[in-house]
Amino acid sequence: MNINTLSRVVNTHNYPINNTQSTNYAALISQCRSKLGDTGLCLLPQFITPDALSVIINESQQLAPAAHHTEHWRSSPNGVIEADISQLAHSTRASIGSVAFDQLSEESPLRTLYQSTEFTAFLNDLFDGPTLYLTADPLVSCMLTILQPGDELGWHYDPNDIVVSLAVQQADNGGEFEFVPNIRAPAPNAQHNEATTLSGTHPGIISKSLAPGTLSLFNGHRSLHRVAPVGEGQPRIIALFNFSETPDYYFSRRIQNKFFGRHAH
Ligand SMILES: O=C(O)CCC(=O)C(=O)O
Repeated sequence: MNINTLSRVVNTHNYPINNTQSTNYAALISQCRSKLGDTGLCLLPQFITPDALSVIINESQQLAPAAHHTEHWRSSPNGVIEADISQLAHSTRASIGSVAFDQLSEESPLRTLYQSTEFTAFLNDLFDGPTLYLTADPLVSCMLTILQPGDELGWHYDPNDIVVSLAVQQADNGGEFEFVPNIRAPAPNAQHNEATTLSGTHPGIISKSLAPGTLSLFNGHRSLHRVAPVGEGQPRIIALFNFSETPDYYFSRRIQNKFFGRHAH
């Protein structure tokens, strides 16, 4: 199926991102901003039309075996990355497979969505802060993340405050998205919050299993978060949409190599 118009990809009846002057659009923005303000997370179920979702799932399943696998450790949730720290008490592990933007077909609905001006404008209406632009990066712009059995994305904060992703496939076991809203705080509260989160004893841990087709908007800079280890069965797949604060941005070769084992500029 050739899906190349936004209204065939996005469920514009529920999410009228192509009609920014409508009262429904204003209501959508207001609801999303309020959810983001309350917990740092806004979930938009059935954001993608059933036809487009089925194309996205098929393409992702076909590409999954071609994912580049990487494993690395962060020495603390604040994200310092070192190679030899896997034995430290507060290290967290990231073990993931990644499929690059240039591996998606030209007709992929993910491309249509990522490259639509309406989608970027929608995100800019939701998030405070600098204007977001599409990146020009041929690998990182819009990528698939595949977590096979044994994979996980350990507890971390993000350097930037905006994570935009689409749930494509749930794992049969594990793979929940877990976070503690807005716990980044001045020391010593931060250390306390981080230690209790890593040990699983923080009372505020929220755990979500996201249905395919759900768009997830998340403030990852202030909320410690992870993807729980994936167990046996089918992998967990998401599409990750990356934006930048300047137009025509390319990620560094270091980032490209880290996720894809190759660079493209
Ligand atoms: O895979 C996910 O659902 C979350 C991804 C994430 O935590 C990140 O990109 O920082």
